[in-house]
Amino acid sequence: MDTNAMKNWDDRGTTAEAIRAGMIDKLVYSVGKDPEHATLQDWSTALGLVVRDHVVDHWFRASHRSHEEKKKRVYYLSMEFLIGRLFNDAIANLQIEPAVQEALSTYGLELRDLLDQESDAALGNGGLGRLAACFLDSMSRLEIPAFGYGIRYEHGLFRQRFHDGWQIEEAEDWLVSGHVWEFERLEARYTIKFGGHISFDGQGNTKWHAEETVFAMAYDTPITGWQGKHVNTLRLWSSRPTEILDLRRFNSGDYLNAAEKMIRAETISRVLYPDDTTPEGKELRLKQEYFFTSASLQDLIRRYLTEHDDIRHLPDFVSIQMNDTHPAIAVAELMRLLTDEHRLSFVDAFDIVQKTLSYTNHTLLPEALERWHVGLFRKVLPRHMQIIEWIDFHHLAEVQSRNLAVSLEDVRIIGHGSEVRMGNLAFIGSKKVNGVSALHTELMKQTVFAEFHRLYPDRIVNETNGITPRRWLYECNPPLRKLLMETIGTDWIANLEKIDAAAAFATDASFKEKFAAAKHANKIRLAGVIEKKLGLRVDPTALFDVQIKRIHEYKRQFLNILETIALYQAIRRSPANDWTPRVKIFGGKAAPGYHVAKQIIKLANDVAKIVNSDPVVGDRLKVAFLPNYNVSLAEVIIPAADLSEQISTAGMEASGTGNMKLALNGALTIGTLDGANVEIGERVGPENIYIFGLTSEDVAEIRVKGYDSRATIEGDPVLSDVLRAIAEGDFSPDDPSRYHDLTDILYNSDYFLVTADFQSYFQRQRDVDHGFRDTSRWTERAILNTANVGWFSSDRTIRGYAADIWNVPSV
Ligand code: 26W
Repeated sequence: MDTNAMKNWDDRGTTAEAIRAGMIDKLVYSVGKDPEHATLQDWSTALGLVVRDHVVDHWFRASHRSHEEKKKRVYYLSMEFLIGRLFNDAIANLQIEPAVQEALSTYGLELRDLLDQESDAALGNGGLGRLAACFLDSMSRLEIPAFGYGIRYEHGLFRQRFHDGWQIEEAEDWLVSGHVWEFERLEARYTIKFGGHISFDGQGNTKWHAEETVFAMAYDTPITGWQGKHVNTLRLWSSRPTEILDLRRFNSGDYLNAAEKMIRAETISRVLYPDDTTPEGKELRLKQEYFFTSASLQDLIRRYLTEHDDIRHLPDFVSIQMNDTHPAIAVAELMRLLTDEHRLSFVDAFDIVQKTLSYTNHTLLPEALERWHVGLFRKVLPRHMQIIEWIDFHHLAEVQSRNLAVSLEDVRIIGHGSEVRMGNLAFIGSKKVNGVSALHTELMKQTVFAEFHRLYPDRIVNETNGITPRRWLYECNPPLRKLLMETIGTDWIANLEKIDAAAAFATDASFKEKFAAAKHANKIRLAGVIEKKLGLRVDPTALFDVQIKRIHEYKRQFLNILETIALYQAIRRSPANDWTPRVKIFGGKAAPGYHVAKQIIKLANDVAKIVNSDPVVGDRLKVAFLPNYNVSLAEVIIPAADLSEQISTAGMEASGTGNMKLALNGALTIGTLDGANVEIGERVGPENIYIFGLTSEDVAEIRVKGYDSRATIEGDPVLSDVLRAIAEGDFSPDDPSRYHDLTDILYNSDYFLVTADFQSYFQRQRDVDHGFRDTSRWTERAILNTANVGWFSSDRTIRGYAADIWNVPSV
C-alpha cells in the first residue's frame, strides 16, 4: 500500500465551501442530477457520498495501521446489528455538522430533511441487535481493531402498521432507495456447504461431500469512531448462488425451475427472523446461523494468515465474541477448519477454539435457549454433528474424571440423545461466558448454568450492558447536548463518566430552567410526531410516561395498560380532583406468531380509542401507541420522556438498555429490581427512582410455593374493577368477549405475576403523580439521573470485555 497516496487523501477539506463543492460534484457526477432538478433523495445521496469520502480517509488509515502493527483483532459475531441510520452518526463523529449545515444553507436545504431520506437498517429485533450496534461504535471510539460480522438481510425487521388497532406486518425494504454506507467486496467471497455426507480415506483425512453450496459475498460498512480517530468495519454477508440460471430449463420455458437453485441460494440472506425470544427452530434459521459463521471464520483465518504463518498462535491475535447462541456453531466450525483444513489434531484444535471464543448470554427464558433436533442438525451439518459428538464425549469424560457431584445430563451438549443444546456447546467451547447485568449474571450461575458454574467457577463473568453516548445523547438530544457542552464542556461525549459534573448544577436555577426547557422542546417535537402519525393532540406539559420495547408478557405492557385503565376509571369517578395530566406513550413490535402479544397491542389501542375520546377525562389522560417503533423513532421519543417504564417480572429482563437511554436523557425510572434497573437505582439514588414490586428472590419463592392470582384479584377492588371492565367489553363494544383470553390468563395462571405486582405498581404511580407536580424538584431529580448514569456508557462495557475477556488494550 503506497502511503504517499494515502497522505493527500485526507487533505479533502471539511470547510463549508469544500463540502458544498464536493456535494455539487457528487450530485452531478455520481447521482447524475443538476441542482435545479435534484430531489431531496438526490441531495441526500450527494451529501452522503461527500461525508463517506471523509470516512474512507480515516478508515483506510485505521485499517492500514492495524495491519502494519499486527494488532490483536476482535471479531463480534452477531445475527443482528440494529444499526438504524448512519448518516447523522458519521457527521457527528467527524464533527463536521456546522460546516455541513452551512453548505446546505446555500441551497436552502435543511440537514434534517436530508437525514430523513435514509431508511433505518433494521437488521435486528431489539436489545441484542442494538447492543451489537452500540458495541461497534464503542470499539471504534476505543480504537480497538475490530470487525462486526453478520448477515446483510435484504429485508430487515418487518414494518409494523395498525389496522383497526391490530398489528399488521409488511416486508421491510431498506435497500430500495440505495445505501451509500456499504461497499460491495466482490473479492471477499467464500463457499458455504450444506448437507450431504462425510467420507474418510483411512489416512485420517475427512472429506465433506456437500449436497448444496452457496457463496457468501461480503459488504463492508465503515463504523466511524469519535473524531474519526479510528474506523472499524462491519462485514455483512449476502448469499449468492454458486450455479447461475439453468439455461436448458429456461429455454424449455420452465422459467421458474430454471431459477430455482438461484432463488434457494439467495433465500438464506433474504429476511431476518422476527422472533426475539422463541426460536422457530426452522432449517432456514440454522442455515443462516451456519452461513454467516462459516464465512466469518474463513475470512478472519484468511486475514490472520496474511499477517502470521502459524495457525496455532491464533488466540494470541484473535478474540471472537459470540453474541448469544446464534453463532455458537462457531465452536464446531472452527474445529472443522483447524482439523479438516489445517490438519491439526482434535485436541490441539479444541485448545485453540477454547482460547479464541467467548459467549455472551442475553436471556434466561428457557424457551429462548436454542436447541436443534439432532436429525435436522445432522441433515444440514453432518460433519459438525460428528465434531459435536467428539466434543461432548471428551467433555463428559473430563467431567467424570473430576468426580464432582455434577448432573451429567445437565452438562451434555446432546441432551436426551435428541437435541443439540447450543448454550452448552457455546459454554464448553468458550474461555469466558458473560451475563449482561449483575443480577442476570448471578441468576445464570444459580439457574441455566449452575452445573457448569460448579465445574468452571471462573468462567462466568459479568459485563453490564451499556449504550453509546454519541447516538443516545449527543446526536438524538441537541438541546440537552448544547446545554451540557456550554456548562460542563465536551469530555462526557467520549468519557461519559465525566457527565457527573452536571450533578453540581442540579439545584442551580438557571441550569434547571435550561434543562427543563430542553426537555420541553423535545416534548413539543414528539407531540408533533404523535399528532402527525395518530392525529392525536397531546399537552406537552403533561407527564410523558413512556414504555418502548418489544411486546412480551415478561415485559408486562399488560400491567401498564391495567394501571392506565385504573387511572382512567379513577379520573371518571372524581373528575373534579386535581389530577396530574399524563400521556401514556407505547411503542413496540410483537413477533408475528406471538398472539398474546398482538392482543396486548390491540387492547392498548382499544383503550386509547375510548380514553382519548372521553370528554370527562379530557387532557388529564391520553394514550398513544406509535406504530413501527424502531431506532429512528426511539431517537425522537427518548429525549421527550419524563417517566421510563421498566416493569418486567423480576428475574426475567437480563438487563435492558432502553432503561439506560431514558435515564441518560433525564427520565425518572419506575421499575422492578430487575436487570440493570438494580444498578441504575444504585447510581441515581433511591430518591431519584421509583422501585416497586416483587424481587427476583420473591418470584423464585412464589415459583416453588405457587400463587393464587384469583385471590389477589378478589382482594383488590381497583384491580377487579379494571378486569371487569375489560371482560365486559368496555373497551371493545364491537366484540365484548375479545379479551377473555387475556383476563383468563390472569385469573388462571398469571405466570408473569401481573396481579401480584398491580397494587404496588398502582401506588407507586400515584407517588409519581405527586412527584411530578413538584416541577422544580422533579427537574433536580431528572438532572441527577442524567448526571449519574455515565457508567452505563458502552465504552465502559467494552473496556470490561477488552480487559476481562479479549485481553486487548483500549485507549
Ligand atoms: C432465536 C430467537 C431469539 C432471538 C433473539 C432468542 C433470543 C434473542 C435475544 C437474546 C433476545 C434479546 O434481545 N435479549 C435482550 O438482550 C438485551 C441485550 O443484552 C438485554 O438488555 C435484554 O434484557 C434482553 O431481553
